[in-house]
Order: sequence, then C-alpha cells, then structure tokens
Amino acid sequence: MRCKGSEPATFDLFADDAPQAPRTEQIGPRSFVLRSFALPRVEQLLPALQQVLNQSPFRHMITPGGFTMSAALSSCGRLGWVTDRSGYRYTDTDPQTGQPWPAMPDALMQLAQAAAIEAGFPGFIPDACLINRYVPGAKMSLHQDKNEQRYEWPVVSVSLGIPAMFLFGGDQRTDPCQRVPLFHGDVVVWGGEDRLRYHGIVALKQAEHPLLGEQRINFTFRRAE
Ligand code: MD6
Ligand code: FE
Repeated sequence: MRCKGSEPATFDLFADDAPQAPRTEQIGPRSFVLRSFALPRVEQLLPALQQVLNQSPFRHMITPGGFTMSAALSSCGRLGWVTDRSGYRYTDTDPQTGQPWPAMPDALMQLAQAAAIEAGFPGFIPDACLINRYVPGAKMSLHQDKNEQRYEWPVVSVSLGIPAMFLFGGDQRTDPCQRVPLFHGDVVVWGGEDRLRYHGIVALKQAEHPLLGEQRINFTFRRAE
C-alpha cells in the first residue's frame, strides 16, 4: 500500500488525551470527521449490531484476485456488499444464509441520517450498511467506493472500538494521503467532489477497548441503488 510511514512520531493513539468532545474536522472540500458524534448512541448501536450479526454473522470474504480479506464483513439494509472470485457487488440476499440481509435497525439508520445532515447532505437514505470487523493486524487496502449506481449521495462511516489510522487520498491511487486517526464514536462523512477519493485503513495496532475488547467495528452506510 502507498502512503505508509509518515505517522507523526509525537502522536500516540493510546494516549488518554484522545479526542472526546464532539467537534467537526474538515478533511476535504466535502469531507468531514465528526468527532465523537456516535458516542451518545452507543448504547443503542451495540444491541442493533448484535441483532444483525445473529442473522448474518461476520465472515472473511475473498477478493476477485483470490485474497482473503483481513477484515471480517457483514451487512444490513436492503442491499449488502459482497466480494468473491467473480467481483465486488451488492446483493439482496446474504450468500452465506440464502436469506435477505437483516433489515437496517432504526438506531443505525437514524445515526447515518443525522451524521449526513451534520455534514451538509440532507435527505440521505442509505439502503446498504456494510459492517467491518478488524482485529489488531487487520487492514483495508487503498480503494475507491465505486460499486454504487450513483455518486450524488455521500458515504457515512462510523468507528467503534479500538483506534485505527484512516488513509484519505485523492482521485488517483498514487496521490498523497492524509493520515486521520479514528477513535471510538467518530463518524466520517464524504461526498460531492470527494466521493471517489481513494482511502484505506492501516493495519491496526494491538489495543483493547473497554466495551468492545480487541476489535474495531466500522459501519459504512451508502445509497447503492
Ligand atoms: C473503515 N472504511 O473505516 C473502512 N469507505 O474501516 C471505508 O472503506 C470507507 O470509512 C468509504 C467511506 C468511508 C469509509
Ligand atoms: Fe471504502
């Protein structure tokens, strides 16, 4: 992966001065990190997550190139994102269960809509929520989110659990990346001219979160159709 090795030596992901108060950081013309935005809703989000996973558990999917993804995936909403040897796409059934993907719980839908409004994208109604689970060492290579039919809606991405370093690049894979640490409760929203920017997650460092243990959960909401 590009963009490695520039983490400021003075920044400590494990320091207890990690951001806590809600505030907005702009990382692109139409891209924002809403710090701690999800914190007041965590008590509703965790049971909603469990309810989804009871129906469609986490699994490690295979990329079209034949690699097993280090992040485990599930989905909820009318459409779920999948990858296998035949490519990346959205499906209306979970290939592992043969059943429709679990409905998107209200707590997740309401959080996604509120975050989109906060970032200047009113009217966002996601039909897909991809759920990623990372343990220390898991990562997400640089990619664009481009399996959706239209790009006029933003992507809303919620982080829970242990910290991660988010890489936020440009429209070309080789463009330089910003390194954005993401903490429990942070929400990233991007759209408009930023919608197709490359991004990824650096391999997670060992850490333990008081509620979630040694894992990071990411919800990524999109309008796929
Ligand atoms: C993650 N997120 O945060 C992976 N994509 O674990 C993504 O790939 C992503 O955070 C589009 C928009 C926001 C994201
Ligand atoms: Fe993505």
